Amino acid sequence: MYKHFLLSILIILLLSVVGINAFSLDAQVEEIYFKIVKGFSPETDPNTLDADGNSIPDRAHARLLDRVLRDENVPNHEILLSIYYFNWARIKIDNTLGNRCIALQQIYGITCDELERFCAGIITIGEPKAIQYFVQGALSEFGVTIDLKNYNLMGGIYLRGSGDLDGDRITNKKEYELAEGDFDLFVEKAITPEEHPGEGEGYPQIDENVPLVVVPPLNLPVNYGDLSLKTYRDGVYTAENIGTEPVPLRVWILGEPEFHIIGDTEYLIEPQQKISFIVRFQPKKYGYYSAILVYEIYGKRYYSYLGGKSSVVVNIFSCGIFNHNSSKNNIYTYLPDLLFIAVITLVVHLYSKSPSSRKLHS
Ligand SMILES: [Ca+2]
Ligand SMILES: [Ca+2]
Repeated sequence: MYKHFLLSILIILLLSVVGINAFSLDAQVEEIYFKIVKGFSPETDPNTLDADGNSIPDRAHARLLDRVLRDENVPNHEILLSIYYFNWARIKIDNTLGNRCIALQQIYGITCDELERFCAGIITIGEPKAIQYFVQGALSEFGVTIDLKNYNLMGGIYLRGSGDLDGDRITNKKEYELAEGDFDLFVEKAITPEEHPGEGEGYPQIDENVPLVVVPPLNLPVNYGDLSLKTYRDGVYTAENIGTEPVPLRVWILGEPEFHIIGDTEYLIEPQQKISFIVRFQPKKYGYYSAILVYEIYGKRYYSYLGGKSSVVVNIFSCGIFNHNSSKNNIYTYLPDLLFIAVITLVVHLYSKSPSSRKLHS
């Protein structure tokens, strides 16, 4: 039987090499999702359930996947269909339920074929929490062991909440928000690039060769805002590995000491793991401050620009408690123009310096 499935993988690979379209597929993931919720958790509303916490109801997400696999006009249809076929073939190998498939069908009304198609869907969407919860959690309780190294998780770049299927720099999560709860409208928005995306939030993957998603996204200046002296504000930064291999990461700050990292600066991020650290801004004098947060992965560096300000005006009006406790989540705003120029000046300044100044940090 295994030979058969290996053969099917080979066929898919061959088809993609010679440039012949893979067959579109009606995977019916939404329908299966509905059955699974009804079967395992009948008290749950399938229309609002968001088990993976990505702010997109799981049913809407399943509908999107069905459309992607079925409709050859959807952006990235071919690659996602190949990934789905690959994962589907693999789950068929890993599914060791055998005779228990009959019990599954009798008790819950779900066939093993449906279970496999659903699993392939979850893994292809690539939302880490869903994979943990369903594939590694629920399935392992049935005695089915999945080694994610054998699967292709790269569909997540396009399909997960923080991914961008149509490449218009509006994440799928944001597309859902813009659709205001209308599932069909969400699907249309997620597959139709906006010509003038006014609310684009940047492409969150650090590099197409590095399966790391960092938030806030790189290359967008992060504004710590106005602070009074002797207070500080913390910004939370996360890096999540959406690939299948551990990724080494080192972070440090270039620039003014008013910005510093709290937490570890070296990590080995396991697949599906998310790490976080804090960059604290603590001004010592009045004025503008800027710095660069550097991410180093496999010897390559990526940058996030930070800015903040300490002023007399804010000292009068701001509340000390607010500044001490900081608003951790709301600093991802764009810098005002003046500050932005200051940041760029700093960048140019740092890179026109002799390499010895950079060695200090490497
Ligand atoms: Ca969800
Ligand atoms: Ca988009």
